[in-house]
Amino acid sequence: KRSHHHSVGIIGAPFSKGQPRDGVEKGPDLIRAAGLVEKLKAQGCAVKDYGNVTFEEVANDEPIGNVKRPRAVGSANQRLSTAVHAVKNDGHTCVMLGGDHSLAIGSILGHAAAKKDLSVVWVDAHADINTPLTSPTGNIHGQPMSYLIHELQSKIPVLPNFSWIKPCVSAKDIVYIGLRDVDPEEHHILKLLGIKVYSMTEVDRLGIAKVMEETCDYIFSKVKKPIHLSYDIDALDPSISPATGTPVVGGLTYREGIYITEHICQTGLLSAVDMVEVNPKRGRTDGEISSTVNAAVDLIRGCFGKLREGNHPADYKMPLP
Ligand code: EXY
Ligand code: MN
Ligand code: MN
Ligand code: MN
Repeated sequence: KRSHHHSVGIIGAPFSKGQPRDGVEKGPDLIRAAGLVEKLKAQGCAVKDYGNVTFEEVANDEPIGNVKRPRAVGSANQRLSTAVHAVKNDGHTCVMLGGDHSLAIGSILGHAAAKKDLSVVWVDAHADINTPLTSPTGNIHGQPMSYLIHELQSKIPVLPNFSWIKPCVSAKDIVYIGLRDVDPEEHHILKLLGIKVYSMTEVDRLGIAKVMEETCDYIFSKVKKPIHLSYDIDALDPSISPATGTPVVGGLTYREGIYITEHICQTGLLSAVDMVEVNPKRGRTDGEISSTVNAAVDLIRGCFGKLREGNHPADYKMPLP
């Protein structure tokens, strides 16, 4: 496969209010401090860092039903969607560094505003498809997909600062990979909508190569839509990425995680990536934190052409004696 030139726009979203644990807002700056921009440039990417989105303080953000901090999450995602839309209009593949996974709402909506019809590949231990009414916790990071899927809209109640949100993806354009902690209500939704799921059971049965081949056959079966890859670091096994808010045993190996990015990259259709839920305060040692952050960096590098077989520039010339 020809190595081609990637133009990457990075947007940081230091936001944590889609879940209760602080520290996840440090994700963007930690991932940058691990050398993301320099490493992408070294592998031949053009990179523009748009910096971090700033979020407004929301006073009196009382729960609505059991949904926690709806106003802050709605407002943050509206700002993020505007920022992602701008990155896409500048012609880059957008990399959104979270922050918690509630940010997929703004990231996917901003992407969809620029590109219309998307397919979504959601790599996660969790399905994040609870509606506000099915959520066992009220944490919006367990709900983002429910706001985005056309087929679920009759099930979504009105929430403050959510009125700008209009669904933008069809159930048939979504593939999940890595699931292993799915609530009963979420499982019902996945089955009801016939959503394509490669849980860890399918990764075990088929192997990651077959999972990715089938994933691409599935999302490309009609028209080739731009891909939004939403990558939750908790999809990887906690032995690799322990510094995250909701770790679940039995996850993807480092190699399986990277394979997903290599395969999506070579489709040539990757249009936006989220890298979310890196939380240094959940790491018990510096080693746990650096292992998690470095995995996030390596996954992003895999999205933009880094191959484990090695790479070389198209115009490389051997040195002559
Ligand atoms: N399903 C649970 C809930 O809805 O609260 C746990 C969600 C965890 C979500 C993490 C980020 O992927
Ligand atoms: Mn998630
Ligand atoms: Mn998760
Ligand atoms: Mn393929």
